Amino acid sequence: MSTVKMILRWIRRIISFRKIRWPFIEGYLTDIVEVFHEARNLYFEDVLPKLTTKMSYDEVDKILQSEIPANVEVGALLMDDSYYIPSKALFEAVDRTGVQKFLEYRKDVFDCDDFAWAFKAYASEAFLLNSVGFVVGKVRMPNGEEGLHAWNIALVEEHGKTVVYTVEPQTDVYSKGLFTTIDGWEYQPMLIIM
Ligand SMILES: [Ca+2]
Repeated sequence: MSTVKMILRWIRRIISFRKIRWPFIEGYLTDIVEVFHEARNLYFEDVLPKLTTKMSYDEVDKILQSEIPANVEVGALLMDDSYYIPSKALFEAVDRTGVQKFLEYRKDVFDCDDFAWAFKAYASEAFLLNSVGFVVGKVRMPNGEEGLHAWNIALVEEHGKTVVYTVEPQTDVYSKGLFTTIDGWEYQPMLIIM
């Protein structure tokens, strides 16, 4: 456990032990969060177009389809008319601060699918980036066993080209391609929602 997490845990323990209430802060919390969001949105609405490449639905669909091997069927459910593609460096910054990194695995209630939804939502919510996708599919583990799994993909600009990265939000490792291997696990998408 990181030091930050440990300190936060102790603060939580002290608060619950002493039943401390902060009515003043609680009353203004919504306002504080709203101001923060408003400032951030103003910044990103101005800065984002300069930091990203805008792609149409058709262009994104074409890139995804080009990554799908012949005779394999993958559903690609694209929800937007256009997508904002960040540089690899910007994507790495989004990933580094991602909300999923501060959450712990909990069976069913916060497992693979929840990590993947959280990171997808975080990219949109915190950076106005809609080019992170939620993926559900199969993984083949190093021992040959197969299981259903959920993870993310990200479209990024790399050397002047838009490429797909597979992202494992639970371990924060990513690998180029839609069908790819991370830590010996073979990722086989069945449905992409982006
Ligand atoms: Ca779940």
